[in-house]
Amino acid sequence: MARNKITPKKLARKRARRSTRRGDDSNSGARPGLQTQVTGAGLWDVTSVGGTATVAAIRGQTAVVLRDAGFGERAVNNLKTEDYPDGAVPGDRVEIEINDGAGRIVSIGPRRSKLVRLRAEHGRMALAKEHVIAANIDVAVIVASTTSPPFRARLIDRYLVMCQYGGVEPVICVNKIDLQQPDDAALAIYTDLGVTWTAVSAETGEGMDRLQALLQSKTAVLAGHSGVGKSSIINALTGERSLQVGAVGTDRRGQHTTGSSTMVEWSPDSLLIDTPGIRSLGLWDIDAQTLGWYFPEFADHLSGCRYRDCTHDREPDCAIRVATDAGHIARARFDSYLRMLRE
Ligand SMILES: Nc1nc2c(ncn2[C@@H]2O[C@H](COP(=O)(O)OP(=O)(O)O)[C@@H](O)[C@H]2O)c(=O)[nH]1
Ligand SMILES: [Mg+2]
Ligand SMILES: [Zn+2]
Repeated sequence: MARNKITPKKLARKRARRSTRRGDDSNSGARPGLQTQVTGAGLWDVTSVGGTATVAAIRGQTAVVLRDAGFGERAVNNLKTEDYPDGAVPGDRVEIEINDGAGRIVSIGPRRSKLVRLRAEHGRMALAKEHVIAANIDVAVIVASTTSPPFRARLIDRYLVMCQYGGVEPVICVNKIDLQQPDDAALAIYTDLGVTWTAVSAETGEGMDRLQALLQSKTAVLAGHSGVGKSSIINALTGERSLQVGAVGTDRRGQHTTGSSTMVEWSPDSLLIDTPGIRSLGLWDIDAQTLGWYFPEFADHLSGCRYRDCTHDREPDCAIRVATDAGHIARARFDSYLRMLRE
């Protein structure tokens, strides 16, 4: 079991230390380990009936929630409903109720944005369901690395479709510039699309101030292939070695916890959600006729296709292919589109 694994208890202790440092906690003299035994600013009052909170992490049937207007944190029972069959996810705004010290989520608020991936049902992709990774996020940081693992623009394009789909603003972050220079030509395509990109090294700290400025006062989710440095970036931003680096998460029984995300608060209104173990990124519920809608640069040309349900593949008189041949749409983006279409 890794030493750096983040647990609800560690999170609570960390927060207690932090609020103590800021000097805004009435328990500033209390030992961190004792903080659950006293009531005061930022702590949960077990006699209260409940209130609103934000989900920070999911551990099995339990949701770790952060109470509003404070750094109090506790585990409560998750809630599954028809609208939310997987229950609350990190970033969800929830109503909680506490009875005799035991908490549970009683309702999940509407999601203004979400990042989703595909999850096969009974091993069959044809029955795949939407799996929400995080909700109510302002920014999705699409993390790629210059090398190890190699830079893959096609994966970035897939995440960009998910951002379009979920209503999340994307920021591309190319990590490991201490090992290799970023591919400026590949990245220029995203500049043309109006997508912000930034190059960093979580290792040396280069470029981290710009990334920090982009994420300040926002709820951001970090997504990307495993090994690109998501946890390292979060640790560099928060200045604490709080997340497991270089390994997939494991639960108490040593099983891989793929798909479980964890929220870290690095300033009172700045939240980061780490997403471990996302290996495949399927395109849930996007059919051949609508996939093109999630490529913003196609929009101006779509009306020019002869067929209204044109998939821009082999149909005659396709305006998207004409625009690509003319250089108005980047060839690499059109290739990404075709690859997703033909899955
Ligand atoms: N050279 C270099 N290595 C890095 C950098 N960022 C992360 N790494 C290493 O890449 C590996 C994967 O990092 P990790 O943060 O666990 O990636 P994650 O799977 O995306 O969370 C670890 O061995 C890190 O030490 C960087 O900027 N430069
Ligand atoms: Mg990680
Ligand atoms: Zn077409």
